[in-house]
Amino acid sequence: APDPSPAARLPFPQDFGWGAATSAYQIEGAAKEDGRGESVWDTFSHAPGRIRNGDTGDVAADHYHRYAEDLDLMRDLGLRSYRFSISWPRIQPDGTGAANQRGLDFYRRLVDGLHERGISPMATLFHWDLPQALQNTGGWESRDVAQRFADYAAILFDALGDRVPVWLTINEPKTVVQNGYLTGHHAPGLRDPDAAYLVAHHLQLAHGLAVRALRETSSTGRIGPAFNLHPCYPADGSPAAAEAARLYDGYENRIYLDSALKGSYPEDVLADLGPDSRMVRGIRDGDLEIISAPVDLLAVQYYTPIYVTATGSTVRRWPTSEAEWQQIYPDGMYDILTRVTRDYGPIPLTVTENGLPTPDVLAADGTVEDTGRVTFLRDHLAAAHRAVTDGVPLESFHVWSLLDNFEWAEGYDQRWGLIYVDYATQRRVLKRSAHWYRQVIADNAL
Ligand code: PNW
Repeated sequence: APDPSPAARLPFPQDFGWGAATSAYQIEGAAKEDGRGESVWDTFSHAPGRIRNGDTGDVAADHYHRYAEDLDLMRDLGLRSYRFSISWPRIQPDGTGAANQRGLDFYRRLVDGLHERGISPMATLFHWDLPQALQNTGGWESRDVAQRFADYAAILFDALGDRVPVWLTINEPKTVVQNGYLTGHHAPGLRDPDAAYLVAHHLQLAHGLAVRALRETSSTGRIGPAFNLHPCYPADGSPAAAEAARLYDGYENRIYLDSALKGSYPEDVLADLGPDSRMVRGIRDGDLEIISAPVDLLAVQYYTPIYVTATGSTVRRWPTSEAEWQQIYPDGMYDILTRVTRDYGPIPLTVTENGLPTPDVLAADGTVEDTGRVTFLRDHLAAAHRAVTDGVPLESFHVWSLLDNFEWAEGYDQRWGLIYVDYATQRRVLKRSAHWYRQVIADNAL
């Protein structure tokens, strides 16, 4: 089909932050280098039967050694923003105490390399790789870990606060709660609902303490939480389905949004958990004040909607991607962005993840034709554009992911990148979607 005429295009705001995202354990490799300690993901991925094909993040995309090449690829794409995460066990191998200078040096080189290429760094403090030493003393079930996290954050604010303009505290607390403590599919691999929501509270507390720690420095950097939000729709028109979807939304979204942005946990969720739950018993006076420390922006990650039946089970309505949990529904992007603006705004928003896995192959002619990713991103960006047109203050958008990487329990089987990684050689190849995204960025329009 011919290109749409310029007039038919969807222009994005001037200075829109076109970006891509990664996380430390998923791309860095170099698991034993420069004094890095072990994280719960080292333990989990090396335990038999936890990860598809027995994959681990030991080498991953070898980004720790190839970061300069990866920075050049980002520049070639024209990225304006790059979201990455910092590995806590590289900075504090045992989760406490003095900083490991070689770990800090890596992130300083990375951040300086971004600035040299005109790309704005966005640093996530925690993307699930808790130091194993802290897991050994209770992990996120221990309230003390929230304070340890604030100390770790303070090290980074001190070391990099003059050159990182945007910080995100905790990536997807919900995924730690649900996959780490309910289904057990992620580290630390537990199935303990009562523990899970206490963990949610401590993750929120850690977020708030880190925000407070940044405010105690002279840094002008901005900070906010990063939540994966799932619009929860009733599966049918019955009042019972509407009610079930509302409670589901409480657990998926409001428990995090309300505590961080309104200073209260949702009453329906607290009632459902009950006064004897470990979480409710674990909330102390003053906690919600800490958790709701004012933030500068809200990071939203959108992948899938959820349809809830009258009995609280879920059903599928749309085609799924290679990830069985993901239904492809671009309007969900519009719904979630407009909803958070309506219920929690006005607050600057950034989309810090959106994407899908596709069955990519490197063809003999050296191309990777991930047309499914082009369609997905175009449709989701069009929905984001519609939200902007309707007044949502969206400042940037990050594709998950820059590179194919270690997709947690799925190992290397699922490819989520704009850039293909040939793991045998670590060669990088721009997929069709990367070429397409470069053009979108150059046009500042879809
Ligand atoms: C995110 N869900 O996780 C993570 O932040 C990334 O590290 C990960 O690679 C990416 O999305 C793709 O999975 C999610 O069940 C995990 O809806 C689960 C869900 C969503 C996001």
